[in-house]
Amino acid sequence: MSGYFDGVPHITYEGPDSENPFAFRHYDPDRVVHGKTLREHLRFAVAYWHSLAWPGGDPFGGQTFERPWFGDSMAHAKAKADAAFDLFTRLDVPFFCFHDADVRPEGDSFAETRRNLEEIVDYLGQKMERTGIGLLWGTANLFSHRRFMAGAATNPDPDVFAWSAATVKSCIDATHRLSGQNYVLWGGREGYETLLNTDLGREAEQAGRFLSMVVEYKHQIGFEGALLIEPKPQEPTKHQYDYDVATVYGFLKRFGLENEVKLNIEQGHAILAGHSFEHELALAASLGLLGSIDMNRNDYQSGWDTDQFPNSVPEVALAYYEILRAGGFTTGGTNFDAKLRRQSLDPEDLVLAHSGAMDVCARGLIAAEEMLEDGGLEAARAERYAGWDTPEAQAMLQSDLASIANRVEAEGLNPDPRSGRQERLENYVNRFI
Ligand code: 3MF
Ligand code: MG
Repeated sequence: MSGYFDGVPHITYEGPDSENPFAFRHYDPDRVVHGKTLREHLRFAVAYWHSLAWPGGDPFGGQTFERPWFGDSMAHAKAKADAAFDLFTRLDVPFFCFHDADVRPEGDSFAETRRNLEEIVDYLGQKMERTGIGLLWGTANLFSHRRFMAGAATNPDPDVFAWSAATVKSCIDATHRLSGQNYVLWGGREGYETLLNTDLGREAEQAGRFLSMVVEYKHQIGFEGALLIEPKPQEPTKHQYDYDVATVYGFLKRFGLENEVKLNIEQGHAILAGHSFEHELALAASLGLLGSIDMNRNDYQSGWDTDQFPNSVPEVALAYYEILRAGGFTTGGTNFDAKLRRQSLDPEDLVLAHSGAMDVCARGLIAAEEMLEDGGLEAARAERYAGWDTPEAQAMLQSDLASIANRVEAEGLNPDPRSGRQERLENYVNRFI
């Protein structure tokens, strides 16, 4: 045990009337909602990088957090893992997520770095065995080290492509070793700073081959988790190739990978791309690509990826509505890709940030489930498209322009617009939130 969280109680469900700040008021993990417990519906995960690795810096100031596990030795890495599982158990979360760079120190060579990872993965595996806490997904950090400044798979230097491929192999091996439910690829440097030095066609072909190799390797080793791409439009790049759901779908279709890869969709990334979170979720679901989510919120005034903990029940309710409408998570879950504000220095801040967010998500999911159960939105949607359910309308979709034009004139068609009833539906949603 790390001792760092010793002063912070384990968070348990006490109900909506509780005034104990260290209690869940809505997240009763064992409450059954439409056949599954809230734990099974939400599948919460803590993000190692924001909660255990991040020192609190921002573009204008350095470290603010003083964690006893900060350091570059393997002993520090094991102390970090001890603290991580203390945090996970205090929150009673079923999962966590990590990058290689979050859990192990960099070695003097690739081989030493890989050995460091394997040693820490064994250490994490022992803790997972003891606690029953699972790995929602593993991933590779192909964006922090300066070697990746011009990209990983899309780098103009083939040696960086090779290093990146070797790194992803080691991270898939680690995820497989820990029975991860998914493996995620966020291409933080897969994009450009300027078109002036960029060959878009060449870089797309490199990215397509890289992802194809990842798919081939997954099958080769028998990794049964889902492969997930995490879209983001920019930051740190001026333009990131995996811009949004629609863009990634086009990329997957181009390389014949649309049945091999799904998506990890992040709230803040959807906003950065100019979409709502529920837009990206609904589109991914309609394309059969909905895998998992990074749950957080951005600051609507700052315009960049602030990765804050979610605190809006209406926002998360509409997101979970789309997820439940698509059948709910299978291998995916709710990863809190969210960090404290850099002034939130105390151990309890880290616990309370997560427990508050878990309560917000529980309230949102319950509201979404009740809305889905009531069926009002689905009934209104079905009614609005009912005209298309006739044999004639379906036949028209297989017809041709000239025949349709003849019919329009012959029947003197003159359709009357019908209300979309948006405000009525918005009022309906607010009955549940
Ligand atoms: C950046 C992110 C990343 C990804 C992570 C997993 C550091 O905005 O969201 O978090 O979630 O790299 O792919
Ligand atoms: Mg993310």
